[in-house]
Amino acid sequence: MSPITEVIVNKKTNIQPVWIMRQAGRYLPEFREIRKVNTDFIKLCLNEKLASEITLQPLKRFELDAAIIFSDILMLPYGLNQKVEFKKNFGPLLGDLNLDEISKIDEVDFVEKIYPVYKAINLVKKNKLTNNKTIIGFTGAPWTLLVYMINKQSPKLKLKDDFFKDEFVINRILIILEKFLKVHIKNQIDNGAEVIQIFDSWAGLLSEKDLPNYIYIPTLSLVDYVKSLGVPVICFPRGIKNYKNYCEIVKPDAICIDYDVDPILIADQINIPIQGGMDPKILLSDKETLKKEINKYLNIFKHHPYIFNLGHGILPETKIEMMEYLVKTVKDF
Ligand code: 1CP
Repeated sequence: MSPITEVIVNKKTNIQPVWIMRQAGRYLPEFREIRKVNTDFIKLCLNEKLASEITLQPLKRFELDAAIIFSDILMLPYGLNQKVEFKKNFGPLLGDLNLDEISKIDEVDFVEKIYPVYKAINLVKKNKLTNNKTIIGFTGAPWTLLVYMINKQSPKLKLKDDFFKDEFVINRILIILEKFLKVHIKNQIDNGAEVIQIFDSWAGLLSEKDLPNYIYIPTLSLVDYVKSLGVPVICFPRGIKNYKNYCEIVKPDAICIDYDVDPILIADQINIPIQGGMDPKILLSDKETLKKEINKYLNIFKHHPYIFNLGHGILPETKIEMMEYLVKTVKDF
């Protein structure tokens, strides 16, 4: 069993595996090289050879315990025929949402449209660099995908005032998302994903009263589905106020925490395996500060099944040297 599965499934506390959210990405010069000549990001995600190569890039440099497949949560609306583009210095830009169009799509069309994503997982699985590593597949949570599909761009700090104005449309989309997220998860697992992480990057935009409808109920359905396939599931409800409630209701196999939460409180309140927490900005400081902060997290979770990771994705301006030092510090602990 790979170290990450040991921690999640067997609740091992004597090992601290490490992987980093967005480890395959913009802070790597070899990624930027590929990206420079592949200006269409969606096309890049649909190039199975390059997508698998990018997935493996961080594993060639650092002693990481997981490969997270190079893809994007927005491949889902793309697979549903909503237009998705990534604009330089702006981020994702989605086309108008046509409910009739989306309702017509069947499973075969969807899988066909994003098939190379699954083939890339298969290539990663076959590569010897991933021996004894965990291959992590992922999806966006229904709520976070709904945010992008309706807002059509990053919500940054807040939702538009009229976000919830058309409840019928929102409920229809949630039903469609539930169906196709399950298809997407199943195909990733069939092609070699050994753990699924569900990214709810915009969970923090909702107020308490809206959590059951938009987060708890739809995410629980996905979590139950992943479990029914015999695969562990990690949830990352970034920005949520009450992680304890979330864990008790959604019941993921492991919880990934963001950098705004107090790790001491979390270690005290939560029994399931924990992942992440450290602020990615620490990697922009110096080695001494970095080491201190890493050791802080490792000490707090010393008697807890814990996977080292950050509290959000690694920043593009991070120096390779700092990432190297991070992995070494975790391994030496
Ligand atoms: O190593 C990896 O993690 C690579 C695979 C990966 C993953 C897991 C990418 C590649 N994206 C994601 C998840 C993802 N995508 C999330 C959830 C995690 C998070 O909160 O960071 C989200 C919200 C997205 C949407 C998205 N895609 C954004 C964020 C926009 C916003 O609202 O602020 C961006 C910038 C992208 C593009 C993207 N996806 C991945 C990369 C390497 C890039 C950058 C592409 C580039 O400009 O070169």
